[in-house]
Amino acid sequence: MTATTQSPSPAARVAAPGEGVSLAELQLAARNSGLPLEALRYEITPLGLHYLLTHYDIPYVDPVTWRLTVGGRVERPFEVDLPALRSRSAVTRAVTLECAGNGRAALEPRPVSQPWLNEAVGTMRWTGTPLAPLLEEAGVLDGAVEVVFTGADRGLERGVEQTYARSLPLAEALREEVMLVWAVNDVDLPPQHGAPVRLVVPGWYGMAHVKWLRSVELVDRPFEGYQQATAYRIKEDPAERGEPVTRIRPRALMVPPGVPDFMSRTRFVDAGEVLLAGRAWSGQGEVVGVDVSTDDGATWQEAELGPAGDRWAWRAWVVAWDAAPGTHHLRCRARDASGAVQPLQQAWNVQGMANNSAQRVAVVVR
Ligand SMILES: Nc1nc2c(c(=O)[nH]1)N[C@H]1C(S)=C(S)[C@@H](COP(=O)(O)O)O[C@H]1N2
Ligand SMILES: [Mo]
Repeated sequence: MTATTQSPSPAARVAAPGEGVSLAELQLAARNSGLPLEALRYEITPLGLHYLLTHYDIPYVDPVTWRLTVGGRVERPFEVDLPALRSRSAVTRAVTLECAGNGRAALEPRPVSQPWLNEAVGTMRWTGTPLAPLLEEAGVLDGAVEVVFTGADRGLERGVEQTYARSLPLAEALREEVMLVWAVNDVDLPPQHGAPVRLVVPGWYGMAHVKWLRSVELVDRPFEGYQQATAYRIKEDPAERGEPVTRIRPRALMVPPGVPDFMSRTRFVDAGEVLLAGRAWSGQGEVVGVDVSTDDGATWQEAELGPAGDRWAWRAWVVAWDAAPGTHHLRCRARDASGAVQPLQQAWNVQGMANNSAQRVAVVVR
């Protein structure tokens, strides 16, 4: 059986003990590339090194005929074309995006889906216009509780045909930093990141940042679309409804030290002082500390944080390590202002969502 002839799977599945990643998962992984972790060196991720996650196909959207509709429970529904949207007041913000499935592939048992290790993250400079004034111009009617954002991409998921759509509670949608974006890192939004216009919801996991945006609709009851009510839920039993995935939990990652072995990617480092550096972020509260262990979590040292930049962007950290010959397991973990700290052991859920257990990096010191 090849990946391409598999029939749609009716339900989320976890891999059997020892079951490897399948061709179907490889097919997803080859499309949905991750950030090469050495690119954590860049404060702003160069376009092309940022991770990608697209459920179905990248749709072809003609920017000339593209329109955004704003409607539903509003006084004055309207349409806007690209030149009109781009002529509105613009803001640029560095924002860290992370896929809610980041870390999934290391879970046991492994939820069968896009097999991310730790690399589904990036920070780019997104340019667009705040959403709130558009909603105010439309005139939100009493009784509106959520805003539904629908993209242009269609596909089937576990047998359910759909257009990608996600909602936000009205109060979240009205936050000043939520924006409709047409440029990234000073160039027009490329197709893979949602051209011509996408939503950016700073602080939320990636699924909320709807690409190829077509419509914004105010609704008077909670949205029950597939990506809201079925996917992106934290549950231990597939039969549960589960809790929705929302804000990004704290995470720190390190630039892999030294040089890698080609196949295993085990790191090789020369003995002596090694500067360990990385980035840390959280959508729940500002990062207040990063702790690093060079003895697999037995002892911890506080890293020095770089300057605080944009609130919704990751923060640099660095710590010196006197590396002695032998094999070592390095770990790092972030703490945020909400009091959350990354767990050392993973808490498991069926879809492998929001698992932010501390990174572990094997290093051979010579
Ligand atoms: N229309 C649409 N928007 C989407 C998706 C999608 O498949 N279709 N994937 C979401 C998910 S799960 C993530 S993690 C982010 C990834 O954004 P990026 O590919 O620009 O990094 O886009 C989100 N927006
Ligand atoms: Mo995602």
